[in-house]
Amino acid sequence: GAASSPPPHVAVVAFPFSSHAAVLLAFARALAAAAHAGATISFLSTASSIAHLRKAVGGQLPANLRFVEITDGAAPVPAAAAVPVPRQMEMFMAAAEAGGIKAGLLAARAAAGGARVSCVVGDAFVWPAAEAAAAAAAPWVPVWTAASCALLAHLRTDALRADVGDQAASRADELLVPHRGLGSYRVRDLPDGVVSGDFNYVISRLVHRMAQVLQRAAAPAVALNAFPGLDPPDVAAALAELLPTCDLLPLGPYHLLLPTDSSSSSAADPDGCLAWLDSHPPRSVAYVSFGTVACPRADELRELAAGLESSGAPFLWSLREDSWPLLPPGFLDRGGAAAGGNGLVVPWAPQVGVLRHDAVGAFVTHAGWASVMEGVASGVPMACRPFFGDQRMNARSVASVWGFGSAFEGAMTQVTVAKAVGELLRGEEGERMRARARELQVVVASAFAPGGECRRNFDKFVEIVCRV
Ligand code: U2F
Repeated sequence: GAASSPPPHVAVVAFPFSSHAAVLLAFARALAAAAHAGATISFLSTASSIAHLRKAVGGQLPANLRFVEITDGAAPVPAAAAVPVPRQMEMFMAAAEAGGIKAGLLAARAAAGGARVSCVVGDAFVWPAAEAAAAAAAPWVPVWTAASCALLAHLRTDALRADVGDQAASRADELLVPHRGLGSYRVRDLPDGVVSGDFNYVISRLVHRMAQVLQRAAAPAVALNAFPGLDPPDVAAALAELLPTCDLLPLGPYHLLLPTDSSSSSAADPDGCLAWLDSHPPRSVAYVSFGTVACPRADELRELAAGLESSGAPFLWSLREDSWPLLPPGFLDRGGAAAGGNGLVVPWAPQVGVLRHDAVGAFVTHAGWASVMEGVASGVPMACRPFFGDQRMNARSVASVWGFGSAFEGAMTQVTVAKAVGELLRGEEGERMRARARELQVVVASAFAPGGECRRNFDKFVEIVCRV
């Protein structure tokens, strides 16, 4: 802009559930660090999400980033009446559509002393931000947090439904060859709600609507949480065909946009995971986590526990505390680090730092996208146990497209866990996966080195969203 134009005011709209808001906050912090002096970043999320994020990041927010509250759409409820998360999501999205984001942009403007919002960046899930941005005469620049092939599946939902119809079950193993970019995936790998599952579930409806809005919105750019060289070229080509006017910018894993010291080593580690890892030889430990939502049933948890013990490998297991009573009798005492055992079970681990640690050689994961990317960035091969949403598709990518891991067919058992972990750590077949993981780790590192492709794409992204 001209010398007289006001500095940029970028609103960043979060989807305030699961790990989405934390990923977007990391993204916004990177934006705040890269934007030119004088730019303001307003981070819009619900009150409870903001409280959670504040606690997680501690005191260290950049001076040019401020939190702005948006409505969660909830009527005041008695404290005892816990609202199920899908219902919370429905209320949030309904309120967002009914003017919640517009009100948030006005609040952001007021909090910034009247400086108009010049660009709306946001988690692509929150599609009502497109209209709110248009009303504010600002561009909408979505940030996609999951895999590029999942975005492609959502953009192609109508065509996929027309093709598969009600035959999702009988054609489960069929490859999606007629659908450009999806030819390596089977019908059964598609995210829930595309051709199977509950089309009316809040996330199914949300991503379907998002895909429609995205194709109409004329967004100048979309950030993709991937790095060039990860997906086969036809994925990017198919996306470009569907979003022809939009700059598709692979610039992930997003957690690498922040300097290392602020993304990993500062993460709280009250249970001493990193110190525990220090006492183990390189690439000897299996790290186990299923993210922030998924939770195996009691019988599967017991199989997993038994499988970890019989693998003989030391393991670090991040498991929410409400599941601890479901573990086999004596497991925590036998495995507890304090008891000198082979394992450490913690309610939460500083995962990025854990995966970066030399001692970790295998990752048992639900294949949530952030987890997959954190594993790849550290060269850790993985065994995937997908539960819902996009996780089957991610697991398929890991095992069959990229080849740096394996996928469980259905629920884990003692035998399949012991086998998968042993293979990843020291098996012959596993050597191919370990090599592939190391290879991609190098690709990620060079994409994020100064002048690397992800760095350049992020610079471009910053340039686009800071135009006034
Ligand atoms: C939803 O993802 P989840 O939250 O279930 O899973 P991830 O995308 O893998 O994100 C989990 C994040 O939480 C962190 C971890 C990841 O950044 O490092 N974490 C941690 O720090 N410590 C722990 O002990 C456990 C986790 C959804 F369920 C997925 O299917 C989607 O792919 C994803 C993206 O849209 O959102």
